[in-house]
Amino acid sequence: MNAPSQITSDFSSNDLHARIAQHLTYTLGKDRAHASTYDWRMAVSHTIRDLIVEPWFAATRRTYEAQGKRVYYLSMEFLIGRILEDAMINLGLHRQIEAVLAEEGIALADVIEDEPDAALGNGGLGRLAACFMDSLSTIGCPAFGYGIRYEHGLFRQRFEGGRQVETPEDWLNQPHPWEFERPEAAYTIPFKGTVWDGIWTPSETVLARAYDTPVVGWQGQWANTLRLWGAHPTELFDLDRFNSGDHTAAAHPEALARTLSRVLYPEDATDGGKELRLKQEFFLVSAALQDLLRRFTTEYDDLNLLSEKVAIQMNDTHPALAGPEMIRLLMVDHGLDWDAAKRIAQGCLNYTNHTLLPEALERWSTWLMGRVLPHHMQIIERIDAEHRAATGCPPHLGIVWQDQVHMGTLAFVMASHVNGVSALHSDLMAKTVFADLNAVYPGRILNQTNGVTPRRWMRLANPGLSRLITDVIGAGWEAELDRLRDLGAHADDPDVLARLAAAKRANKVALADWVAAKTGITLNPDALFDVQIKRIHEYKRQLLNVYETIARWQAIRQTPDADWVPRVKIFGGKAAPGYWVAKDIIRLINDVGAVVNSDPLMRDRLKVIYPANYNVSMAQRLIPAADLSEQISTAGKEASGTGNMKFTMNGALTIGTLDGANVEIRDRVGAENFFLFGMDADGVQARYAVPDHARKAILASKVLQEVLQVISEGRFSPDEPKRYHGLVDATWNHDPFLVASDFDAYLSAQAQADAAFKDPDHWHRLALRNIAGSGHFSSDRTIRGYMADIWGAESLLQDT
Ligand code: 26Y
Repeated sequence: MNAPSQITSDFSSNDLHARIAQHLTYTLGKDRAHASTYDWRMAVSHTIRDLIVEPWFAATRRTYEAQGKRVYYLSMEFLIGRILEDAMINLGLHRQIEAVLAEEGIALADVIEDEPDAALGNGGLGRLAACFMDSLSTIGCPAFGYGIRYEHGLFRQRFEGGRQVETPEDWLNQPHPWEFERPEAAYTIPFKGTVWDGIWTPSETVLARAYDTPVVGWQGQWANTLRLWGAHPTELFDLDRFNSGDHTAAAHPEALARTLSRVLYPEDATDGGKELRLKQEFFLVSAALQDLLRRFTTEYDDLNLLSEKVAIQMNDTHPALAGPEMIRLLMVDHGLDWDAAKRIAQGCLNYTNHTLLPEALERWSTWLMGRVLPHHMQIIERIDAEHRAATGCPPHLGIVWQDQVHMGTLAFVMASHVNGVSALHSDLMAKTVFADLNAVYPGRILNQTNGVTPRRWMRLANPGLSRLITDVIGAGWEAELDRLRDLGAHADDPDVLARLAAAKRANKVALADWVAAKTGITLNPDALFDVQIKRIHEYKRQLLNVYETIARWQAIRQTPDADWVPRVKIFGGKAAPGYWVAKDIIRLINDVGAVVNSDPLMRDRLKVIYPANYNVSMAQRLIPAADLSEQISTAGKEASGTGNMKFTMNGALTIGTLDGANVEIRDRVGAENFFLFGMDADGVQARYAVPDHARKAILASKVLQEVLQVISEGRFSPDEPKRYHGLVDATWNHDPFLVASDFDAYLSAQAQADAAFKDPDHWHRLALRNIAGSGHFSSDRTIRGYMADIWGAESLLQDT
């Protein structure tokens, strides 16, 4: 048996240098004298990719030989970010490449910065998929990620007069050096048409073509494949039309097909593009299942073995058509009968839920489903009929109910296991949204608390802290994150605390330099850096943070010479283009920033920074520089959060509610090292029942009244005093996310943070305890949990 080869840093620098020069000359066709940063980036990327190919092949060979179970992770989103630096770090070649480039007079940092982010996702769910790919390879679990190769990832955000403006993202404008196009791996994806006697005659087809990116794990011991599907026309061109002179119409088939993989849907998109979204979901699912069935049937001839050899994870309901599509393929292409096809499909499929918010649970009208996927509509009705008959459930628990297909119910019914993403979330799933289904399918729901990869989020993003950790607890913690526990013994070691303080300060200086270059605003690196970065959403309560910012501004203005702890409030995040309230919140943050930052009484005491176009690369800058992590959602609404984990491992303290994974973070780092405030999930439910809860809370809080008053007066929008009347009015009268009811508690938690920050030794001790308690939140732990409890998959890495 071939052991997967391990890439270590035993490449000589001469060797690497020669390989890069070779690519520069023969792949890029560039003479050194004229090579641009882009050319060097391509040459280095190809060199690194070459080195990944060997462990990639070895991993594939090993999987075939071992006949191991393969995991297929189906996700409409993979929010990867930049690839080059991560790959170099995983291979241990970062420093050597830096030295080679330096000999050429090139700064590695510039080369790294030249790479566009692969932003094929909206936020948490997509980034989780990317962390999972990293961990699957690090652990050596045979796996494929299946997604869509969107030409345009998540939109770019600009601010115009403080308002969010979206422009298209174009990461594929330049050649993408990490992928291998696979023209031979192509499948026909059918749509529309008619079904007669169980035979579907589609009226539209497109071709799904595979593009493979190898994903290398820690120390290059294993590499899995991220296989993204691009849409192509089944017939390239209408030659008759072209020849008859109608040149534009002749290209229609091509244009139609390509729209399928053209853009990533922004979360909460409006009705307009619904049909296209449904087609995208089916496109992914059908291509993925045809591909995995082809792979399976070349290795085995008994389809009854499928669920023993294949585990499929549906990342939320977006790929929930996998249930009916698997049944269809097994029956139509492989000749199985209904019962066998359904049993086998169920044996392979699992479903992860990422939200309990009713508006985010997908539903499709039976009319649309019947038109776009007529055969699947029939299959869904049959699954539904059997589900109703077997469980005797009341009508509203059906998959099809009131002319809508409920994708959460479909996914639940067709899955072997259904999981939530934090202990609290899984618990609430079983008690609320999925309570009835849980009763009729007991034991199906389980928990797998999210995690994040420490390779990208510590080692890459925070080299200073990483060096310190290695010095204190020894090498190798990046793949054994529980060992961070050992840092706890050093919480009273003045040398370690001083080095921790220095590492944090260096990151803050670097961030301040970046902010100065971008915005011209100078930050005091000794201020408390307070960071809230995530999608802009009412339940995440950026509004609570802005209200507190305004209260702080007013308080400083009243007694500017009091002993203020200098604060920098940093925001980052995008709003869905059609989400008007979220866009108002963005504008308010920017308007408040403009007033605060130009107020001569503020100086270092308070600054508000909101860099546009938050993305993975920006997160890598902000998180290591944060002192305080804002995790302030309305309890019960944030399924898990993963940013919260990244901050904790980078030594930021959390100010947060008992929501999502905050609960588990607080348990692990210790309650005394966490600024907890606000109502818990039960408290939230009770509060909703109080009539006029918002008005009551506001009337009880003089500070909040004054905040709302200055906003209403137009202090932050003098050119349009009524700009925020809608927001203020909503806070008084509806306040659906209980900003008012938690405001005073938040204010005092912020005061506690100020007090703690005044004593640097104390603060850094708390920070160290946070890092020491964060080992549980490695996505390696999460993936091991899925492997053991859901997939029944094993690592094929040999002990070395
Ligand atoms: C358009 C539509 C159907 C849709 C598209 C994307 C609906 C939801 C989403 C994305 C959801 C998402 O990112 N959820 C987040 O998942 C993270 C990973 O589990 C959690 O940490 C986070 O709490 C949750 O909001």
